[in-house]
Amino acid sequence: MPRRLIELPLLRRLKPGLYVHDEEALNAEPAIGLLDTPITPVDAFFIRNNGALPEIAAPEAWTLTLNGEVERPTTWTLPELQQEFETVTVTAVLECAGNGRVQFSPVTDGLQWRLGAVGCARWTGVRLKDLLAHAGLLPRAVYTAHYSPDRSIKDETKDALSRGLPIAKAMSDETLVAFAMNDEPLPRLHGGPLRIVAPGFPGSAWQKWLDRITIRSCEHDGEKMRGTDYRMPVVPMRPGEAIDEGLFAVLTDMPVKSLVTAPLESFTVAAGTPFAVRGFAWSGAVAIAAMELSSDGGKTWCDVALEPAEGAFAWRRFQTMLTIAVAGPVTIMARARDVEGRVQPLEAPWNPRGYCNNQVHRVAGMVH
Ligand SMILES: Nc1nc2c(c(=O)[nH]1)N[C@H]1C(S)=C(S)[C@@H](COP(=O)(O)O)O[C@H]1N2
Ligand SMILES: [Mo]
Repeated sequence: MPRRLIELPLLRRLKPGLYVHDEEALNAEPAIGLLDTPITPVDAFFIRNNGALPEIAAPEAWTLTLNGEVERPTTWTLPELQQEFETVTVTAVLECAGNGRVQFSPVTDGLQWRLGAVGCARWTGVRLKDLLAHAGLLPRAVYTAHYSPDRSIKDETKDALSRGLPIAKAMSDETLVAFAMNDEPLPRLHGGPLRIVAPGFPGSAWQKWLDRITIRSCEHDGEKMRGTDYRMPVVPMRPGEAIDEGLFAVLTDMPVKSLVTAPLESFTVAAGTPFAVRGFAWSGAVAIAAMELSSDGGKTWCDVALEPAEGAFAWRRFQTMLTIAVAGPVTIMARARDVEGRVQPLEAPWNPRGYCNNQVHRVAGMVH
């Protein structure tokens, strides 16, 4: 039996409002009502693990090695990283590519995430590009490969996950090797002592328990980088169609999306009485432009103002008051639009592994 970092009762104490999908690898997501703040508290933040949680005997002795296509391979301790490089904080959404998978029909393989595998936190660390500059990238460098001690549940000889970044993303200002989350030392459940923060990329690229970065001269082929893992068909696919892995590409972006955090599913309101509707909109590489709500099944949509965010990678708050005159069932629909004109669809394109479901968020309630 793989050993767990923490047992379930402790998880329930640390993160009381989370629904646990999987106890062996520990996968859990909050109820949507817990996501109602611009910064998601650690105790409400989802957890996603592909393998068994690693045992970390001496976090103070943690080291990070950078090698491969570099002039000067280097190993740092955590205090050395903190002393040698500038510390920066980036506020960014972390979302699992499988968030919302439960909404696909027909169902796909994978954890049936509802809508809570997302959160927005303040991540503090050093810029990955500063480490790369220090080590000196060789001209052949095109991709990073990230390694961690967590093991596959089925086969302990295998990494649970080893993903990487195109060198341009690794060299971007916002990409960090992070050691703090919301001004606390990075919690062990979220990859402490060190993790990658790759704002705008899917959560799978945010390697936890990072202890080695190897620079490569080709795309990384580590665990969960191949086949259909965290890869999407580059042309639309129909359910049941034969899979041609050659037509799949690594996910490096997240679609425009929004979440209504109030009111919640099955809400009740009085006819003619204003009630608050609020939530967040976000996307990957492309900025959010606008937010719209409908309360008549999508016949008409009204614009809702988006509040400024803490930087380009944080989610943006929207809030307004709605009044519904007539008693009866009502569904609030929410959709965001990005600056390139993409809008959340009524139904997201089906794909074999159920990634990137950004369909319009619907919240059903009753007007009395
Ligand atoms: N070492 C390691 N890093 C990992 C994973 C993992 O299984 N092992 N899962 C990834 C995935 S798929 C996601 S969505 C995020 C989740 O981060 P969180 O658990 O801090 O919310 O971590 C990523 N980093
Ligand atoms: Mo994920």
